[in-house]
Amino acid sequence: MSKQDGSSRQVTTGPVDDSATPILHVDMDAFFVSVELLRRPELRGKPVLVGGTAGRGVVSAASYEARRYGVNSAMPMSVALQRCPNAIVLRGDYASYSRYSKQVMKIFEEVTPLVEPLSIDEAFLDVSGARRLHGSPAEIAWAIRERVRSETGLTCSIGVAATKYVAKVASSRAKPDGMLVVPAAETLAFLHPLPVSALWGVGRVTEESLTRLGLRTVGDVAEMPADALQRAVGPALASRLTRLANGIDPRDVETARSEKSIGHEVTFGHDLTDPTQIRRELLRLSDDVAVRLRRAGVVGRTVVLKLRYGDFRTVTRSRTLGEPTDVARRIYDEASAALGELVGDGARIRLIGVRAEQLRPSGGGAALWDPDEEWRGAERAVDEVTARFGRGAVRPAALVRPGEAAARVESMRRRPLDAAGASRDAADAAEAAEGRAGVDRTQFGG
Ligand code: TTP
Ligand code: MG
Ligand code: MG
Repeated sequence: MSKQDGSSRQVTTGPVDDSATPILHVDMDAFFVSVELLRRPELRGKPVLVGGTAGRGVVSAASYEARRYGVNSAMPMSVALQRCPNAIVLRGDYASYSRYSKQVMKIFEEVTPLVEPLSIDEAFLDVSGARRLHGSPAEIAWAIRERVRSETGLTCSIGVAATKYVAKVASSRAKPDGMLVVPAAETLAFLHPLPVSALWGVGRVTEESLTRLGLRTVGDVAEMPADALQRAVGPALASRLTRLANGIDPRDVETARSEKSIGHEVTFGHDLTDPTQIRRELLRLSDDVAVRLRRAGVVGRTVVLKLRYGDFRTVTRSRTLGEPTDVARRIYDEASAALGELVGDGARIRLIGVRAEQLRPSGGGAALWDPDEEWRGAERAVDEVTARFGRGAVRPAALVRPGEAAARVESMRRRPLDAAGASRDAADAAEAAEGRAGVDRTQFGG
């Protein structure tokens, strides 16, 4: 599409309406070259290429300075050096690119578990559920750029939009080192002047077909009657292009399901045999998982129970819900049913794990009837008390031993309401006093 040398850069500088733009596309700037420049700062500002020099070597990455000479990724190195004879060519060091890639992906995952990596240097993020904790989408994008810069020394560009497609186009317009928010109401005004090559799925051949029809811009495609477009590029592509050109892109940010989960597990110092005690642990784990789901602004569709028996045999059972949830009570019910299927009387349990999978942003698909509504309300209220007084101040009733509850209420009453820190100490102490010695609790997933 437009020249990728930063000459048509478009960035957001002032306040904008980001209320309906939860999708971020983050892409590192001149990634391989930028990593090399961390070690060779004297090359900053110069035309630098990473790629193969032998025979048919191609350019992997080009600095923005080199791009002004018409050099781009995937171009034969021989052509690149004709266009830019002064270019400094470095051989790649894939291991270090991969390390930096992991480091930036980790930063994204600390904002939301809804991260879809697209390649080594870019990802989509859905921050719908992150607003309460991290701010608006534009604020989140700003913070991510700051963190990436301060923790890696690299720059990235971010597009913020209502859909994946528009976010991706926006990040490329913002390059290098910029952020572009496309308010939902301005989506068409942003898309329509772009050249047809900006449409996803339009390569050289399709571009030529569209040009023959007299279509130059995305706006031209949006206005083209469906049958004429279908004759030119076939029905499947035609309908996709029409939708994209009209700003319609219903694809969700997709995480790699198997590794995207939120879970907790606990290994006991002594095998558990008492069913009441086992269920109490299950409830506690379900509560931990639900709290983390709500904090991350996501709901899970599958609940997985993991058990390790005294003889180290390990089994898992997963149950898929009709509606995804972030409610401890629902997670506990499912885990508990799975437990019933697995465990007979007298089983010796060494480890219990509970995990939610198939995560997606909460509050998305507004069900007509929410079976968990009451529980959710109650548990959110607990989240708020927890935020003020610390974890342990309020727990599901079955977790609180008789006597302990009274002592805790008394200790909270004696403290002024604004002394959240002091109360947290008290709560932590109470938790420690629950006698959980010999227990190894771990978090996993995220
Ligand atoms: P890109 O994000 O496409 O490009 P970039 O990061 O170099 O520059 P930009 O600022 O425009 O995003 O690709 C990321 C890295 O992937 C790139 O630095 C090198 C590698 N890559 C190749 O090895 N071959 C290729 O053909 C392309 C396009 C990229
Ligand atoms: Mg890049
Ligand atoms: Mg990229």
